[in-house]
Amino acid sequence: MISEYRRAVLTLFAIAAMPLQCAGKQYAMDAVIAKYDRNHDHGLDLAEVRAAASAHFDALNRDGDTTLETSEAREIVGPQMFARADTDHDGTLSKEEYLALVERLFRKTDTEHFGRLYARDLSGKAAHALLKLIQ
Ligand SMILES: [Ca+2]
Ligand SMILES: [Ca+2]
Repeated sequence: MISEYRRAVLTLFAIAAMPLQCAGKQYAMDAVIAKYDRNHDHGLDLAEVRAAASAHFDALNRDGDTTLETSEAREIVGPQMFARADTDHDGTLSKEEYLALVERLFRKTDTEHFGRLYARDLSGKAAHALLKLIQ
């Protein structure tokens, strides 16, 4: 008889052995959804995405001031996106500017206009950019 533990381990091995291109990506996106899906509806609404983004902003803001300098944002936004998001042109991203960018990318990613992102939505350029801003 197989114990629950062994069954869990075997399941994990089975998942790990799935071809990356078919199951791995979907699985990874399911995990992203699950991580931030506070009301457990298997999708991420704007409030959940903003909460995740806000926490990520704080983590990136290593010097603890109120903005992200280019050095702090380098790994998550390119210079063009940074410049477009910096709407007051002070050379840094405030949290408001950051969340406005997040919202813009959320709307772009939400192609079905459900107001909610599902794992299947999390591919493509806007989704890729958005994911970098929240985790
Ligand atoms: Ca900063
Ligand atoms: Ca700014």
